[in-house]
Amino acid sequence: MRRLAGLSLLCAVALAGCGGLKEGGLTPVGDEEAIKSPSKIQNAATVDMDEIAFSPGTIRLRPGGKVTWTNRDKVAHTVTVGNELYSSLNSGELEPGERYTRVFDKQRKIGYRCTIHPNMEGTIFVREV
Ligand SMILES: [Cu+2]
Repeated sequence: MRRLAGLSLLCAVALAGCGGLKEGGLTPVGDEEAIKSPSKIQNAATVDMDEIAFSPGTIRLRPGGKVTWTNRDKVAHTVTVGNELYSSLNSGELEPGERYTRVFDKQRKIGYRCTIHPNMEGTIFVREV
């Protein structure tokens, strides 16, 4: 799933870069947006924790939107924010198969990570548009 998503993003970048699909000098609408916003703004999003990574790593959420993390890995992970404003966001250790859900009300960029694996990071953008 993650490999597929990465591959289609690569394709989008490659196509926009070489302009191979441009016709009559027109850039197909949507290509640029696809590169700028790899995922659309959602009311609810799911993030898998797998192979020591959050997938997808970036989520775009409407205010009031909900994110559910599911640990599909073989080891425990946490969802812990590194930002004081959201210091209450801390799942504690999620064992394989466990889930954690949070609602985000304010427009903000939230960076979070797993406290067990320092390189395991994710970002949530909460905004109207
Ligand atoms: Cu982890």
